[in-house]
Amino acid sequence: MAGPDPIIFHVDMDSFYASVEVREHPEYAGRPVIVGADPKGGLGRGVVSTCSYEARKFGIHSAMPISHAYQRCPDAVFICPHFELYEQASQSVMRILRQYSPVFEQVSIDEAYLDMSHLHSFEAAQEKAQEIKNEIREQERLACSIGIAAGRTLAKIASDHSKPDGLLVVTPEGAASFLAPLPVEKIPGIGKKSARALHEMGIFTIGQLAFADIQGLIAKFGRSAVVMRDLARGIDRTSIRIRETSRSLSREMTYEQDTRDIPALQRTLDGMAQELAGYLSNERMMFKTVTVKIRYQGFDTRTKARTIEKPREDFLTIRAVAWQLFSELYDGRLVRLIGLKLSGLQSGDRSQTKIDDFSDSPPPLR
Ligand code: TTP
Ligand code: MG
Repeated sequence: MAGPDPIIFHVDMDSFYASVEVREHPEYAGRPVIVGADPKGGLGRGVVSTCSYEARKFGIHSAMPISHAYQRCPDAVFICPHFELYEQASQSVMRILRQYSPVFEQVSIDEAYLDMSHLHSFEAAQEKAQEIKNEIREQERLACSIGIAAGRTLAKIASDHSKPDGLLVVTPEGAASFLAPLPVEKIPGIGKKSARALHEMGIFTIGQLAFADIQGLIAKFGRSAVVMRDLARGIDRTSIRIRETSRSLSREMTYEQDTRDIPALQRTLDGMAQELAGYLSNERMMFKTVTVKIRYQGFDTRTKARTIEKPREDFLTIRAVAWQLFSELYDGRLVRLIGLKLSGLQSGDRSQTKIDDFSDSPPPLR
């Protein structure tokens, strides 16, 4: 027999980088604030990292070219990112969240899941979530949104739906009717391609997905169709994955002019590797996976990742793997942007480092 429903919280900070900047500069409060590349009077070439909700009214959003953001709102406050500041704020928020449940999963710099099943009721959960929001506001002067549901995926949809400064409980009984009018794109994991395939089948809302022909869905999406349709019906069995390795750390850089200067591209990778290694060393963290991203002229973006056998933290390994990935990925076209990401992060207990971990050569690659 099934036990009581789990109670999962998804906590996501609102316009995170921008909110931290506003906290540091109260004079920006209420203004459109855009964190990202230097707009250079409309000629800048990077992208928007994020922006305040005031800026979103102008249609500005993450990953938009900064030049477009400038065209839409030249009077906004434009700020280049201060990653250390955001990391510090993130750590303080996560410290608060961890106090509420030992079953905790941080999934990015500004979001985490908590298993709060010990509260036993969704009413008690709602009160507790308000308490968490108050504590984050008082201690960190930052706003977040919290979604509560019996599964991880639904909790995420709920927090997203409640933004900004929201709190939304989706009970198992209310899940199907909450989801029904939402577009299928609101389901995490349904990207542009899957959405297009669903649209071609005449399925636009989650409610339509709930009653779609399962054989047709399986033919298109394989076995994941069953999970997808169950979710559309409000049945979500996804639970918290307690993984130390769920976080990632990344840097990227957009060139002023598209380039195919390989030594320059490698120097950029080196600089980013150095910065990430410095961060890992400060935080006593190690990584398992390195990803290199290349965006070519015309926004065609390619990535390649490699996971190493044992977690490492050093610059030389990051650089060696990054260079190797770069050489496998790069096809000679003009490069607009290059990025480096470390994932599978875990706390690095170096007391357990074995003698053979100290060799200078990079570790074997999988
Ligand atoms: P998100 O949580 O996706 O966005 P957000 O917190 O800015 O806004 P909201 O949650 O209220 O919709 O991402 C968290 C941070 O990650 C964001 O503040 C900046 C960074 N980020 C990027 O640098 N580039 C991106 O494309 C995205 C989506 C986020
Ligand atoms: Mg956020």
